[in-house]
Amino acid sequence: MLCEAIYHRPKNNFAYAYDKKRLHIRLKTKKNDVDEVMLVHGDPYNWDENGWQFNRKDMLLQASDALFDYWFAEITPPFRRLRYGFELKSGNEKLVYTEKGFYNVAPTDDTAYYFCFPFLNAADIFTAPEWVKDTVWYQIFPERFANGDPSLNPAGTLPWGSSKPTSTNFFGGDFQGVIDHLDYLVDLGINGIYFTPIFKAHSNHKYDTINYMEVDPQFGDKETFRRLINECHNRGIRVMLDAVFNHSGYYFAPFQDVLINQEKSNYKDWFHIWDFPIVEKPKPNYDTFAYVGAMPKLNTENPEVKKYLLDVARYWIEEFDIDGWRLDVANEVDHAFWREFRNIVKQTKPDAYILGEIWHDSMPWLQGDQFDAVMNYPFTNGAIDFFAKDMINASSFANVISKVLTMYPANVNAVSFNLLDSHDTPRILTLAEENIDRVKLLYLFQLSFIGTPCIYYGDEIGMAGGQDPGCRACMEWEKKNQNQDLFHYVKLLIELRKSDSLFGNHGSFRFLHTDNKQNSILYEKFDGDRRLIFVVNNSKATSEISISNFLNAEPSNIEEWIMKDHLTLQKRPIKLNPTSAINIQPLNF
Ligand code: ARE
Repeated sequence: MLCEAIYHRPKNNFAYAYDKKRLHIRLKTKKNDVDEVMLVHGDPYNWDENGWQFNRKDMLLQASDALFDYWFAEITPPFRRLRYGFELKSGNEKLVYTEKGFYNVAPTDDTAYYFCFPFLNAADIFTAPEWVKDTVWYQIFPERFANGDPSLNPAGTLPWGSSKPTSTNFFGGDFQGVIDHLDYLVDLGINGIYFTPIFKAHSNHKYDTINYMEVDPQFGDKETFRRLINECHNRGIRVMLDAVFNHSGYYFAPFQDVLINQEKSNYKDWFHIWDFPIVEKPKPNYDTFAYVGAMPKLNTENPEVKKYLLDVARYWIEEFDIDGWRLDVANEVDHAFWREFRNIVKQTKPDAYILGEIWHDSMPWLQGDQFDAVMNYPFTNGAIDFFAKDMINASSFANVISKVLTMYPANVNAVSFNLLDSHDTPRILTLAEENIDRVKLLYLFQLSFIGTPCIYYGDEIGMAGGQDPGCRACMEWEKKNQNQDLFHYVKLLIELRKSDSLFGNHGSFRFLHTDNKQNSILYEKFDGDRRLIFVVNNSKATSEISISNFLNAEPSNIEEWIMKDHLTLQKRPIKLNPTSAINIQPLNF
């Protein structure tokens, strides 16, 4: 056994409270190195004359990535506290791994050898709002979704879709436009909208806030916004807004005050200004988002700034009943601020959703005291590299996705925000070199995976677009220019997600097989009663696969499960045609 590769650490994704009773324990070992792992576990205070009394439980090989295997066990400790270690077997070799190192037999003279989960306190459990699990999000970039009230058009507004999106042009998208098209969204089946910023700002993307307490006049007034929220809620759609709290915009009144009054400004400590007088060129002499002088970083450690931003957080929930906040550049703001933010938000609306924008491993923000989820870009990258770009093979894809899953606790994964693209990335159709079949496979995977999927406006009807600003074109409303086949495909997947909880977000996920020659993957969603098997051919060639080899059981109760013409059940072996949604055959055993 390669001991150096064996890893465990309590109170993170390796040992966490799943709910009020259950603990989840994971162990990492070198891939294919260990045959069997038993969890040695017991109550820390359970002693008799023979020493510490413990039990053993088989750990399940839950997932593997490129280098490691991940073992898993669920434990319900009767007194909600646990000491534990791991008994590993590899061929004839046997070792016990504890917090203090490796032993030949499990020590019984002192529990101090063992890892410690001191107590399962309810207050520490990561708890996200229940409704999020069953939400399918739709992301709207308000300037580009629909222009419903031309009287609000800012000066120089261009006719809808008349030219390519640039970083400075305007097309007049607004709240009324969204209201006018809510029934389109209901037809698609989504039940959550994430709006990129709507507060008064200078640019077309509105990430450079002027006033956090006002909606941007180009989108409408507060009454129209209230109507939008109500119309959404009446249709069962939740609404999440973008909170840009890392930085303000250049024209934010406090920053303007500092520009005018310099060192004498009452607001000079609202920002991180290095020295006076303030200069913007060649580089700003104050902290900013990236190097953008128009986005001065806010000092969230300053109690006045904190109070101001927390009031903002509360105001839009209390007054407009929004359902969630997406936090821009969340990883550059201090953790203490986010803890207070969470308290305020949850006090105001206990089931509000808090989504951090972090593109990397985000465990420090997902311990239950800060965010409910992060934008799951590691998922995005794996899915895009495999399905859209054909850059990685089937086993690499399984490795990436397994790594994503083991990066976080299961209750975190259940609400993670799984996006395929966004206003910050090229669109999926463009990434897939305009191949609609590849886009369909992306949607199949995204919508059958665990977590909550998000669709970027217009992707569902086949809009293309490169990196920002290319990905921010006006929504295509001309039916004849919309890809109706894709729309119906996405709609059917959403329907399936909603009508079958196992297809949706209520089962476990695992890969059963990957075939690098044929570039196909087999994965399943399962619970105690049923298994859904997905067979996906991500290649240009037809291939055959005998799925019973990978099921560990003879399939029984095969039910035909036909989804119009797109998904059909076939007898084994399954014939897999080249990449195309018509060839995706989820089987229901
Ligand atoms: C403009 C130009 C860009 C240019 C940029 C920097 O359009 O072409 O690259 O300026 O000078 C908003 C607007 C953008 C605008 C930007 C600055 O939407 O159009 O870009 O303001 O004016 C990192 C951050 C992440 C951030 C992305 C963009 O970690 O927080 O960069 N995303 C949010 C929003 C954006 C928004 C801002 C932040 C600013 O979602 O829309 O931009 O409020 C890697 C890294 C990530 C990195 C990511 C993307 O994977 O690991 O950390 O994200 O790439 O670059």
